[in-house]
Amino acid sequence: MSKSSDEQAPYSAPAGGWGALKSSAKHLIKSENSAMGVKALLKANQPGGFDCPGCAWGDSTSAGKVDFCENGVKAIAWEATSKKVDTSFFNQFSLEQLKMWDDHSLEKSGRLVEPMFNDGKSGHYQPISWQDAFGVINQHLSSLSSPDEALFYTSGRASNEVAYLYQLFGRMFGTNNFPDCSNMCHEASGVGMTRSVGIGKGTVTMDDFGKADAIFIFGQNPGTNHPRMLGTLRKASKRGAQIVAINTLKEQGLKKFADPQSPKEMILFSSTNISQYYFTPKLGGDMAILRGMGKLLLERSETDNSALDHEFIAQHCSHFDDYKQSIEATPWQQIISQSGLTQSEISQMTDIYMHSDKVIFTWAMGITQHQHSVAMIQELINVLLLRGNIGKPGAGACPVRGHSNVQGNRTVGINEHPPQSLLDAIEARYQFKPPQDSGLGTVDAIRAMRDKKAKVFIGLGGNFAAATPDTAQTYNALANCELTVNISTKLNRSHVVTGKQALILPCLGRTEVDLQASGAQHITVEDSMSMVHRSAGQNPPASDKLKSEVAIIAGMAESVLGNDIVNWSKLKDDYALIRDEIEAVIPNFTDYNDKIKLDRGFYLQNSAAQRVWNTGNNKANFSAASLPEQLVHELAAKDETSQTLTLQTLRSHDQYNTSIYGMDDRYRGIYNERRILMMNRQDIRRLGFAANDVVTISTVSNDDITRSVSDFKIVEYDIPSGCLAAYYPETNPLVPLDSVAKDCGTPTYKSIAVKLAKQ
Ligand SMILES: Nc1nc2c(c(=O)[nH]1)N[C@H]1C(S)=C(S)[C@@H](COP(=O)(O)OP(=O)(O)OC[C@H]3O[C@@H](n4cnc5c(=O)[nH]c(N)nc54)[C@H](O)[C@@H]3O)O[C@H]1N2
Ligand SMILES: Nc1nc2c(c(=O)[nH]1)N[C@H]1C(S)=C(S)[C@@H](COP(=O)(O)OP(=O)(O)OC[C@H]3O[C@@H](n4cnc5c(=O)[nH]c(N)nc54)[C@H](O)[C@@H]3O)O[C@H]1N2
Ligand SMILES: [Mo]
Repeated sequence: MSKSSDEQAPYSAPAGGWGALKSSAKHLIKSENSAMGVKALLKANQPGGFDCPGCAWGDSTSAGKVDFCENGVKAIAWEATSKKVDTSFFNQFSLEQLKMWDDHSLEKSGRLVEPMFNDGKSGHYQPISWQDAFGVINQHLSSLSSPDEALFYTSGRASNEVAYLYQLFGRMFGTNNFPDCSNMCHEASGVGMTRSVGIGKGTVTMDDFGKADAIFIFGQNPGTNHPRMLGTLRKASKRGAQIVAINTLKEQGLKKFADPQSPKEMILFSSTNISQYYFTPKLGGDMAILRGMGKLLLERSETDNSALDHEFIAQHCSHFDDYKQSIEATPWQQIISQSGLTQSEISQMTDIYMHSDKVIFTWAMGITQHQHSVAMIQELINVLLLRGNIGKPGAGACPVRGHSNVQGNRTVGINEHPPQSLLDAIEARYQFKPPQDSGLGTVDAIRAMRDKKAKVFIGLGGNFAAATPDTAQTYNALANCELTVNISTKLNRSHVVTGKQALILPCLGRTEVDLQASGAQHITVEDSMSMVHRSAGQNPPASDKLKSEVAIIAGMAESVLGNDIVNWSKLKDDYALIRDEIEAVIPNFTDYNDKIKLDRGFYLQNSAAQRVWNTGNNKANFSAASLPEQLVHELAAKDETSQTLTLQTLRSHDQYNTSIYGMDDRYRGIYNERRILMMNRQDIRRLGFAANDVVTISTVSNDDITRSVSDFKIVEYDIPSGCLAAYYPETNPLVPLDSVAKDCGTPTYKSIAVKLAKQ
């Protein structure tokens, strides 16, 4: 490592703006297919076009406006590349060689263009026909001693149509083993919100953002991960809504934003200040903040009747007294030490909240990837309930999803804990009894492979090997499998860390034309605001050997189960028929095929938004969990000699999850390097390091497994003391498999106890 310290310099320009345009152009050119990229871009998130694979933010409701962002451009350019990973590539590089490549180099090699088979003997992938590939899968699945030895993983880019077929195939085969990326992402939001308000999805629509008086953004970096959200926030900010950011890091995109779609801001080099208020808690401290806000609201309600919405609480809520007791039982000293904020900062937040009639809380991974994430989300809901901020225009809860159709995947049945109503509806429609027991989620799937209880892994998209925790254990677990199969667009870690045999099944991407027997097909997706809409690719496929995801799953299912109960082959020929199946089995899809003819699609009903509480007691429930006894950063604050710090793992501006587009993180002022460790100046001094020192990071845990990663360079950064930040997936080896959020099993990617040693 010979990096100079110049590579980190503060970024003071607004997010978006000319920097974003320049970077977009660079990525289009690098894709070596810029004409195709530009043509595709104009169709992104437009009626008749395709849904941008970048993120799950809702589409603009203004007709005819271009609706994409810098990172959408990168996602599209990444898919539209003219480079190909074909037979000659695999002849040239053995699996052993490819294992040595980093994630960026693997994906950069280009699009996967033909089915490939690693027979476990030759050390190379070799071409295989589609029919033979399905035959290999059939042979392995048929030789299992129980269907529960198979795992059906889904990444959230899969369409409603393919996800529905996939879960039907898995359940007919006989298992509910549907681990998915959601298990690592917004699972806590689903579990927490279902308990509190009876639905695991956000309760707001795009219109609500136009009406809110205040928007609180917890643990989310929209400038990088949901750039189109900045346009929405900018509009809100301009009309006078209060924007409050709560983030451990001072993210540039939350501070200032120049909208590339606003000619005035671009020409004048001006920008909109996004957040008028910015609070920087310590990692995992948000539950304490919310407890503090609740405490102040209850106190104020003693003299000010308007502090709480008494009518809403009386009419709609239950367990208020328990919540009150939990508030009384929590001392300020604990709230302050755990949140890392002062009482006056929490009081300022409470003032803004209390003096706004309609408030939206949004959140993402900074909230969902901690040990106490479910309780934290229920605490977010508690504070919303106190002032009736659910189910009224301009107010509500908005977990901002990650993958562009992760929400839709759940809606159509990708769920290892299927609701009984889904199983019953499947049974009624197809006359077979689906398995009734819960299946395995992501972490349990790794355990099952480790213990040789699962033997066949099938991945519908994604990059299981790299996205999951405890990399060394996960690699060993995958290697135990008899067969691993990945349905993918680009080469990644999961194609080289494999079971004894492995298949790569290359598929069409979102941007490509999908031609089937009945003509060109479109698919449908659901965004974070429960809008379901159509997506149709425009570009010619990267190769004529590619199949659509639907055709691949249908082909697999036909080969394993035949066409008797479900006519997979017919469904594959015309996706409208799959939508008829969805309509017959999944609630709220009446007239599905007609409704998606509307330009912006249709809204799936949301019970909580209607103030209907499907919680068992028909009430919105306050929760009364205790704060965690002690967070790791508190330990360091109490004990001057403690060497233990808390690490969060997060995304740079140049990556899409495990797809690494480039080495820069422009808004954080970090260039040309990913193995960096953001660290507070006082911690650097206290622990005897200096900026630019190269360190090994090791996990502190009470099992006897050593987990460490090396060659990380310390960067002095504006981050609360006791807290560190570094990029994912390079740091995934540090996350213990058993370190998961209570009640939902999400790996604690945002709070890992670590120690550092100079190399
Ligand atoms: N370009 C691009 N877009 C993406 C993705 C991508 O990788 N690249 N990924 C997609 C996916 S799958 C997802 S899930 C989303 C992820 O979107 P984000 O959740 O924005 O992603 P992260 O990079 O994990 O950022 C977490 C943010 O939370 C903050 N944070 C961490 N811990 C805490 C905490 O304890 N409290 C508070 N208040 N803040 C905290 C971090 O400083 C950081 O700003 O983005 C989606 N969109
Ligand atoms: N340490 C740490 N780990 C994390 C996280 C974190 O914040 N920190 N975040 C977690 C989160 S929120 C998530 S969602 C997971 C993400 O986990 P995954 O969804 O499993 O991973 P991705 O990196 O999004 O998958 C990228 C791959 O998807 C394939 N792909 C791209 N487009 C398509 C397509 O259209 N069809 C198909 N079939 N394949 C396609 C490409 O081959 C590409 O290599 O990672 C989790 N892991
Ligand atoms: Mo995610």
